[in-house]
Amino acid sequence: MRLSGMTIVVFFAASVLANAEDPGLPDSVCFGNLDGGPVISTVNSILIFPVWVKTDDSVAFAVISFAALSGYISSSDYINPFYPLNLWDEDFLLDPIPDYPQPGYTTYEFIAWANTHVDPPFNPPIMTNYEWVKIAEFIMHASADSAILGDTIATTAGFDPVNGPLHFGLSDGFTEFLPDAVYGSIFFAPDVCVFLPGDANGNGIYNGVDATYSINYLKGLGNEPPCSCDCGLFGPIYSAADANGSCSFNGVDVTYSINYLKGYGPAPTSCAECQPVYR
Ligand SMILES: [Ca+2]
Ligand SMILES: [Ca+2]
Ligand SMILES: [Ca+2]
Repeated sequence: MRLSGMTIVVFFAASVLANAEDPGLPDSVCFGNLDGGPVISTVNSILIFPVWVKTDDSVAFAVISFAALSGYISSSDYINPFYPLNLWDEDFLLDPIPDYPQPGYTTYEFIAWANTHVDPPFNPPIMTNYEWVKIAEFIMHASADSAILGDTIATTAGFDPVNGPLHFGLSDGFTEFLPDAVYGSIFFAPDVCVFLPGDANGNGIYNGVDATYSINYLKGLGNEPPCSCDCGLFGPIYSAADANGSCSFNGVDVTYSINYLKGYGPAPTSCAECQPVYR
């Protein structure tokens, strides 16, 4: 969901901006891979950028923002929230803000509220017992400009002129603070195959929509799967749609996928000749 800047101003007018100290141990947010290695992308492909949180507090409100060089990311499409964010009342992916926090960078940001009701039951806060927990992914799209291939870019702190920097609010409704930010990097690899097994429509999320997409294509009614990788001896195949990893795509993959989604069969996998690089 997207909100206009005006709507956000209204929401924030009702919130308490205390900017207190982070209680207890320092909270942190990591953008990218926890091991410090780059997130791998390639030209004109989906780019799944994870967000991890480590906290000893009860985080019930979050503004999560980072920035990257504008020439490398063509769009930020949506947020894929994990527990507990997927149970929160609101999560808004805001429009990217070009030339923030500095010229040439764009801030990407989402805002989430655990609870917008006055009365219980409240939605679960983020509590990670001071372990790193992946709470969401930014689903973005890499630039179509082949000049980016081979480059590695660092992500950095985002800043929004309306919402400010990355910050958290606690369940007490009063305490807001700035967690530490750990920023990662993205490598735009030449000649790699970037996909999520089973994600036939290539939107970065695997679910029942992908089975429907595959059926429509196989019946000649829908678009072809966007992910076509060169799988060695097998040549180019629709590698994300090849859910059973047999190195070809047909109706068997749809059955395989539906069985998994119903809880009967194994998860989608990939052809041994073209393993995806980011999962
Ligand atoms: Ca803390
Ligand atoms: Ca999909
Ligand atoms: Ca197959």
